[in-house]
Amino acid sequence: MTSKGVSRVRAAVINAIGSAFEIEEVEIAEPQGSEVLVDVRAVGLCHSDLHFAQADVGMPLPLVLGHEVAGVVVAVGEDVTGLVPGDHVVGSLIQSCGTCPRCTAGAPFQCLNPFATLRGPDEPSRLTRDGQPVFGAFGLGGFAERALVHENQLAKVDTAVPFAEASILGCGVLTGVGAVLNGAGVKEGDTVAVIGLGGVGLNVLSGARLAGASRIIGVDVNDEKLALAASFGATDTVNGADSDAVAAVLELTGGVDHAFEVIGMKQTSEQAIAMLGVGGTAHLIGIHKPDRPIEIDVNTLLAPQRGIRGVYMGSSDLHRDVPRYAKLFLDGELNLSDLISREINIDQINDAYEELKNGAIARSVITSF
Ligand code: PAD
Ligand code: ZN
Ligand code: ZN
Repeated sequence: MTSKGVSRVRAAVINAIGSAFEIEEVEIAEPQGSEVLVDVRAVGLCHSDLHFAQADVGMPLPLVLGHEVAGVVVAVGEDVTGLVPGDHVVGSLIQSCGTCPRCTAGAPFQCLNPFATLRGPDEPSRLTRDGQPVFGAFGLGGFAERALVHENQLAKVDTAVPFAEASILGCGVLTGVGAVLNGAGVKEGDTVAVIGLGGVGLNVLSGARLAGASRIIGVDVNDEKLALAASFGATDTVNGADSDAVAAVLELTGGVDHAFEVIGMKQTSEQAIAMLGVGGTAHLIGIHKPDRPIEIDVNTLLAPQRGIRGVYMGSSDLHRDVPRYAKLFLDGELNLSDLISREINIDQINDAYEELKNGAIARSVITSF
């Protein structure tokens, strides 16, 4: 690996949808224009990457996933204005052009021209293998020693935040805390239920605590996750495998103001709607397998005035929210360290994803290659 010119880096490559990650060498180009070359020091194993590795959502192959990235800037393109070599950065899959009406109105998560952060179809690929294009998912391609990323997808982060904790800021924290503080508008005293306490759901608990929710109920089927919940702000826990989660939440609260589904299952999405009180809203975060619609009896929404909404990346503004959450962490107000179940080498990625599927761990983070 060299720091100038094309580098060869180790990466976890998906060669066929449904197959395992294969650790291979790929070539990564020099930064041009608004691109930044990042030395990846930590990349988290978010469940979304497993969805995209296993379900065909139209991403070109071969594919390098990985979108929870923290690292150090090694080189910048000639148009980069906000970052210099040596900066510590957090990457996000929120692709924003910076100039469309949504971006200029402060909603980069609704950018109308998200592909502006990628190279055009006629330009050479950022990643190649034996000269052939390799697709870096969402303009990040974080499961690699280095990543070449548009500066709009990177936020500078305080060097006091360790890389593993910083990596989780890029998706789990932006999505989970942001869903509560930016998206849902949870008010002081509101009641909240969170179904699914993985790397994202635990952050929804944190968001609810920061918002001043009066009752925060964590629901999972894994006792280890339920044991973690209190350190993220849960006031009550429910094991959905042992009991009827809806009945338990209704008994505790009479129906919650906000229910967050953070798994991506039909059954739990329907539970989130069924456990709402009058005027309550279900916030659906989990990504569902394709073609698995949920069923709603609309009449159950009308008189109780219940709402349902989809949440994407916590309605986050990366450049506002990453420094904000980093400061909360450094001030001892946001628990990031308990999210990191273990730090692994990239060679362990398949085993670590197997463990994530079993629900036993919050986050594995790759910190060596
Ligand atoms: P994870 O695998 O770390 O967590 C899932 C949790 O759900 C685990 O703790 C499981 O034990 C628990 N669980 C499984 N089945 C049940 C059940 N029946 N009842 C209660 N709990 C159960 O995943 P994650 O936290 O990395 O991601 C969660 C989802 O959020 C996943 O679908 C991911 O793709 C999605 C996501 N969405 C966005 C977005 O912007 N919408 C962003 C990031 C992640
Ligand atoms: Zn993610
Ligand atoms: Zn835009």
